[in-house]
Amino acid sequence: MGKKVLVIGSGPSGIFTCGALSSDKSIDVKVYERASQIGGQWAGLRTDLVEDYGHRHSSLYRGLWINGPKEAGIELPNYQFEKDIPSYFKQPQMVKYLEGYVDHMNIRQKFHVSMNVIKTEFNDTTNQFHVKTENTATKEIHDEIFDYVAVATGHFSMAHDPHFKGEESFKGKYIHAHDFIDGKLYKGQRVLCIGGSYSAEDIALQCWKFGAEYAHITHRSQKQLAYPDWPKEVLERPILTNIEGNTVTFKDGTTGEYDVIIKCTGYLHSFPFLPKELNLKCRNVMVPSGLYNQCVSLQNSQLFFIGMQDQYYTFTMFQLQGFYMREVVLNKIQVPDFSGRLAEYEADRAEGAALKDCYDDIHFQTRYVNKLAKLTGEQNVDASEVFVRWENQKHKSICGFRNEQFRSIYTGHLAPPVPTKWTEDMS
Ligand code: NA7
Repeated sequence: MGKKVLVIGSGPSGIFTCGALSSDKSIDVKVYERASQIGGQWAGLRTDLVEDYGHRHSSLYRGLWINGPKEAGIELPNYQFEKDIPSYFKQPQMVKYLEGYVDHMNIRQKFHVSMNVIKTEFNDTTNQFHVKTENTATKEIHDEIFDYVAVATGHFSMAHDPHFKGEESFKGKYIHAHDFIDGKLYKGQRVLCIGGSYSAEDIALQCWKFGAEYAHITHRSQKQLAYPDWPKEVLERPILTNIEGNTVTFKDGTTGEYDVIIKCTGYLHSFPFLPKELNLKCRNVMVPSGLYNQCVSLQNSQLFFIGMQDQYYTFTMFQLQGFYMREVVLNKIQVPDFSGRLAEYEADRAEGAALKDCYDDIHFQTRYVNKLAKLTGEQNVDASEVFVRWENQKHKSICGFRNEQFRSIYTGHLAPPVPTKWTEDMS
């Protein structure tokens, strides 16, 4: 009898893991999704989900464009975008792609929505997982047994929400990036974004584009930023040290006045359905903690975590991790015992610690996806040249990089130009 595999979550990591596992018909795959529709973050601005389960999963905001081209780790070799799709686009196009993949792979029947996994335990005697799930619509509880579990619940939905000195005294709107819904709401406002990464740069620019009086960014370290073409209303400042009323003081002693503060301080990995011994304590870093081959639990080789790393490659990496899992489930690849897993993880960590900049990160993750492709016999998805070009373009023009066109790494087809430039797109 085929192995029973549960995939938890139906965002991109769950969808592509399901597709990859299902490429072998002997594997019995089931995907549980707690929301009422599939798609995870990309399913959109579903504030209705707060009512579904008390927490809005998606961190998307209105008007969001993808921040890297589709040719960089998004487009899959086995399911390509239509020829008339530009390199950069917005959420509806992404949803179309995800839905299209599900139909193309004929896997829709494997997805079960409104199913919240509440408990996952491993039985050492039977070597199987006992999984408890609640149907959020009917409130019925289901108990099931699986041989393998893939955790594909993402890690950009639970806000990392640190406290900043004096924040209680702030007189304006104080939110986390997760609750940022629309740049248009901040027209005429004085905005401060805290953080030095993707959310800070994109949200500050989004506020600027829709008419904020100014949008400043305060950071303790820069992952990106320092762009030469910041609009004059967007300014990078040292990390804040104090908030008093509407006045924020920065480390260099300067101050600023703000109506809105948005904490763009990232997200937490959170797996409340896993017991302590199987849980993953991890940050948004290139080598996720506690995983062998960046996707297998050190504690249990039947438990996989998909897409837990800081990502350059996204959809292509998720699918390759799914292919890797397929090979393990089929016993075509043997995962080493605990000490073997630990030794390789430590080696990965040492390599990760030596990465100096985004270009090192890109090549590191490229080596990882190339390794997965080789191990599984699947098509290579090396997009390192695209990523390097993207980084260079972004560092040249943060306001203009989304106007660029890229060639498919599979067919060489050049994507058409965007119909409206990012700066001119006010929808
Ligand atoms: P990231 O990329 O995890 O970045 C979080 C940022 O927040 C990073 O610059 C952190 O600085 C900063 N941070 C976190 N805690 C603090 C405190 N206490 N004080 C000051 N600054 C802090 O999250 P994003 O939301 O920007 O991006 C997430 C994904 O969304 C990204 O991968 C894209 O795919 C889209 P640190 O580096 O820790 O010094």
